[in-house]
Amino acid sequence: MNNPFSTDFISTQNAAADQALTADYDALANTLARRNIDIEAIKQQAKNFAVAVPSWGVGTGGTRFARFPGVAEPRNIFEKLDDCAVINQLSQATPTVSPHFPWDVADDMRAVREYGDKLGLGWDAINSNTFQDQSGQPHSYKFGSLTHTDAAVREQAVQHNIDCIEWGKILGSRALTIWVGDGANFPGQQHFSRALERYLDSARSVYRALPDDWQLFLEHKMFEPAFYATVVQDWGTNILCAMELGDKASSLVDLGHHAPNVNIEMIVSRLIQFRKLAGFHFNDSKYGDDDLDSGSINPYQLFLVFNELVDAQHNRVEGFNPAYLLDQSHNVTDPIESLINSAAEVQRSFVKALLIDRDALYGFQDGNDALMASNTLKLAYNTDVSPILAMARMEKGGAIDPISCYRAGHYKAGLVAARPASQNAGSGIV
Ligand code: PSV
Ligand code: MN
Repeated sequence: MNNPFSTDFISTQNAAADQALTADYDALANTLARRNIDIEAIKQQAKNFAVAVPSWGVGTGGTRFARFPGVAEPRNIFEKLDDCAVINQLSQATPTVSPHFPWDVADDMRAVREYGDKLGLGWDAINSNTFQDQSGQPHSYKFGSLTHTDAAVREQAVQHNIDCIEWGKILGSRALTIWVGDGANFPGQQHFSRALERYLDSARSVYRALPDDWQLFLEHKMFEPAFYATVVQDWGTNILCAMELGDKASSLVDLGHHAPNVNIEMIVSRLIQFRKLAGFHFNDSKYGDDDLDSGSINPYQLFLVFNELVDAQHNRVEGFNPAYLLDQSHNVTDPIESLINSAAEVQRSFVKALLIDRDALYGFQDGNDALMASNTLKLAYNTDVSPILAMARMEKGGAIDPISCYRAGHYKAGLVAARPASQNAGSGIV
């Protein structure tokens, strides 16, 4: 396909904004210098920041009620990669893709890897799917997968995860994320501890199939699709499972998978302390697992999560290397725009957290000066780091203003004929 975003096109778009950017960047450099912060060092870290795009996020999502298809939706992994390449080219913050199987299976997985290589895209954690039945599959997951009461169903689910590892090996991925929707809709439906024991048994079989240099990310979620009880429902059960399985297993935090008002940044801190933080599925939410765009509802929470992450980086916590992935559902926006925006919002939280005066904060904590401790965080949070993000993007060949650059390129309009409208207007979470 023809990528409309040539280097020339992006530079022409940037030309309209680069003088203003230089002025804003210089002004911010002065402000930060007064706080003994070297803007160039911060910009360098912004340039090194990366968050993976979920392959499923580039298609238009839906709810239980309906799905309203978007324009020129990608129909297979190759077209999804084309869209991911646009996101990365303009944002310069998403060099990897996190695939979901079997949605992203192709006849020739080597061709998928080569296509990604050609577009400059690498691969992050792969995801298995035992929360849906696939056509031709012998056993149904209606009553569970890795935790099903019937051993034959569990074996089928284990085998799917092993197949995922094989596809991931071809792509060059190094981690498998397991999330199961298994649980119960009625009190009494499921024996809690037996179900968890079955989960552990199945997960051990998957764990044994991991190559030496692979990690197993376990993802918990409080509810949905099970509405009374979910087998791996919270970070407590999650870390217990990760500890049972071994060093290669750790806990993945999806920001939408907690009870309302839970202190997620504190969970992050605990997982870091016990060396069990796998990484994140970033998104935002108001009520439940809303899968809204990162930073759109509660940007302060995202900043506070990054405060913990930057603290771990600052203190050189051994083995600290969390995976950053987006996991969102875009129901009313062009997914490309949402993902560009979201990557920048996650990056923004990271950069703001870098501005926290840690020594001052530790001093206020030790001296029990609650107000000044809070103000130290707020000073960083209230700093507009947009010029750092824009400068980092521009210097890497991306767009100063990626959304207006994307709109000027009319990317999707140019693909309407090649990607006919999807007939799938039914409901669907992803
Ligand atoms: C489940 O809600 C989840 O967060 C898991 O990560 C899935 O893999 C993903 O969404 C897509 O359904
Ligand atoms: Mn998730």
